[in-house]
Amino acid sequence: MTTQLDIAKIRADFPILHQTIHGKPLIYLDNAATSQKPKPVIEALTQYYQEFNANIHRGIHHLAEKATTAYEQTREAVRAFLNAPSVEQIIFTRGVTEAMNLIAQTYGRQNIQKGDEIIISTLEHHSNIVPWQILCEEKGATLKVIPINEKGELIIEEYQKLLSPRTKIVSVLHVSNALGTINPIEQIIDLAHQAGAVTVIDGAQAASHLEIDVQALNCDFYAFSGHKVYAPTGIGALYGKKHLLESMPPYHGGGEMIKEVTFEKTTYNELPYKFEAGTPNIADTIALKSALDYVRTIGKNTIAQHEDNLLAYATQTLQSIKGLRIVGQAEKKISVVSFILDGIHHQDVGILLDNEGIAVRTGHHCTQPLMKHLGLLGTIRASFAMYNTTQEIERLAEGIEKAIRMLR
Ligand code: C6P
Repeated sequence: MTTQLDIAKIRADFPILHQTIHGKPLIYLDNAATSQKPKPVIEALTQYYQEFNANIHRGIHHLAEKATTAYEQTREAVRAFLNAPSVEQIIFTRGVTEAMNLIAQTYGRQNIQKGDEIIISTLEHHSNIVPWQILCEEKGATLKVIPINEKGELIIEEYQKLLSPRTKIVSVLHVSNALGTINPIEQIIDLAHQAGAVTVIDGAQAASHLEIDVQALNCDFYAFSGHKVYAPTGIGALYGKKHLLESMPPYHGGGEMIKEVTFEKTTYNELPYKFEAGTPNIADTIALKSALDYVRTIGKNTIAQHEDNLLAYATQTLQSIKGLRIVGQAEKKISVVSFILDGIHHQDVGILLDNEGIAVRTGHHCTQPLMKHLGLLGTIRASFAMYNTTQEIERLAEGIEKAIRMLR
């Protein structure tokens, strides 16, 4: 059972939306790049700096204790958000990019050997390609790529053919940022485990749209970026199975990640601190809890229902524009519509839409291999969040029609 979103109330919570750009009301449709921040998140930042700015885990004074408590409360909020078994399994990172590099440089360097194989997919964002390429180059391992069909869905039969005793890691995104495809990750994880491989899931685009339950998924690692879930930039989290995190060497060396340091030898701190060297991003971490609380209060299912309606309306509206082709027609999608216009460069459309106050992303969306596979230089991408409306989609369609008239 889902309830209706009170869209006016939600929009009132996002101050940035109430402005004009080039004399037109802002229509923000670049949520897959980063979402806007509600008042409770902005207020959490101000409150921390105005009332209890202090370093954490170090001081015994009042402010330090207050900051430490708030910081660790976010860890519990992330644990609940992912339904992880314990807070020790939640490592704060800057986002998915850092999480992927952490796994590649710790678990990967420790476990990957010459001749081993790592499987990713055609849909991957660069942050789930490059860290593995660096590792493969160093270790003499091979990267294998799951192909996609013409709708932009992974071909599971081909994935099954790639799996072998040589497969050591399967790292795929939960949801595609460029096409919106929702991958059947339960099945992907299951098949990887049957082959004896460890699974890494890039949840960058899933976290704000889908319920995540890492225990039900049974994935080995799951990462997300806070800034796509209405939190500030610079904070995200990595979940990992405890025995894996325990067996992994640290990523960065420095303060807080140690138990004892002598010039001869260092012993490392326990989880999760072993992976969190140095003074962390305290303010943004504290504000991440406010963002997750905000999403929880409204309800992921309610948000998803609204976004699904927007996706259906946008697909129908844009499809009726002559010369427009939607790229990525998967059966299961989140609220992302990528498209191209016959004979018109995507960047020109982006500039003209900006003149109308409409923010979309144009280009390769950090998925150059996918674009190459599709034979495209890039697409125009409109991505919707809980505060978007059908009226905004109508404005987008009008903006596109206008761009076509001007550019043809
Ligand atoms: N995608 C987009 O416009 P970071 O930058 O670490 O927060 O997230 C990286 C990342 C990883 N995986 C996927 C599927 C992503 O979509 C992103 C970020 C943004 O599509 C910025 S490139």
